[in-house]
Amino acid sequence: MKRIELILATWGQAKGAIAMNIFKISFISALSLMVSFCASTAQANIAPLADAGPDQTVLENSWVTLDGSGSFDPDADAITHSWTQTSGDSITLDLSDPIYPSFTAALAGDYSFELVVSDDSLSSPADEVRVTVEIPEPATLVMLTLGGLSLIRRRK
Ligand SMILES: [Ca+2]
Ligand SMILES: [Ca+2]
Repeated sequence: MKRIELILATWGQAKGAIAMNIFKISFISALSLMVSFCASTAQANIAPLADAGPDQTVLENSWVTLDGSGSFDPDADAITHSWTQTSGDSITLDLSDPIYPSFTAALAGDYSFELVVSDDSLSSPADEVRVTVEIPEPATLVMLTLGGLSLIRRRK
């Protein structure tokens, strides 16, 4: 019997994109056929992208919240956030919400952190965020003190 071959294409959704799968059907005999997979246009997994949020300048002793909410995966996979401090005095981040970690800026100085996000199998390149912690301006303190004095005088 002469061998007959048919090409069959199917369409379906994969990772949010339309994928086409191509099969070859070979009729080997009147009673048996063989289906072989040839090709697929299904997209491979794409790595997510990290966004560690805007750089911040804060006053000493303030509560700082980092913002990793701009991170995303191009094919809409769920992602996990992982933060690492890369410079500055050692800080313990409160990671109870890993998208928005926070800490108290107890010491003035420059701090930087890196965010890496991962889907099931791929990790993003790291994105950096810098936090500058400043000591309050002495001028502000003097004005506050003077303001307090004038309040006391007015009360007399
Ligand atoms: Ca992905
Ligand atoms: Ca950044």
